Amino acid sequence: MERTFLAIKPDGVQRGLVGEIISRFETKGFTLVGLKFLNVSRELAEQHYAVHRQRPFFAGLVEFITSGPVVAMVWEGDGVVASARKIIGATNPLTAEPGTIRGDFGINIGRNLIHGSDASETAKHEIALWFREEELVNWQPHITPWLHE
Ligand code: DAT
Ligand code: MG
Repeated sequence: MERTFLAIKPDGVQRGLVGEIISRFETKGFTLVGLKFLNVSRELAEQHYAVHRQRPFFAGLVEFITSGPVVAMVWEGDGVVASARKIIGATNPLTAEPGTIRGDFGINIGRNLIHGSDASETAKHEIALWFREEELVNWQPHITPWLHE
């Protein structure tokens, strides 16, 4: 079963959107397997965004992600990586479609509320970076037969 890493960024937490954002993945039918609320260290932030190290916005991005608490999550389900990216919407909230999280709640690329892994391999790397294996819960929700044939 595929897994993805999602993180509600400090703006999502400060704006009181934690419940609203989690609801979108929960009601879609994906399964929560890991959840923690934490202040992100500079080291973790730099590792998480390592691919963007050379970009002009890197320093600001690290500053922002370490500026307040974050909700880090792992979600599971068939096709969850691509589906979560659709639910999240385009990187720039101004051009993200209405109905997506960024399209509904954001107006600025540097305050786009939530991170989602961009591929299954990236997800594996990010999950390992943010969670220890024993922090992930293997369980089978009772609604499974009502979600799958
Ligand atoms: P995404 O978060 O949609 O995967 P990304 O991986 O390209 O987007 O970039 C990571 C984050 O960096 C993004 O969520 C917001 C920030 N960012 C990206 N491009 C930016 C830009 N041109 N100016 C400011 N921040 C930017
Ligand atoms: Mg990305």
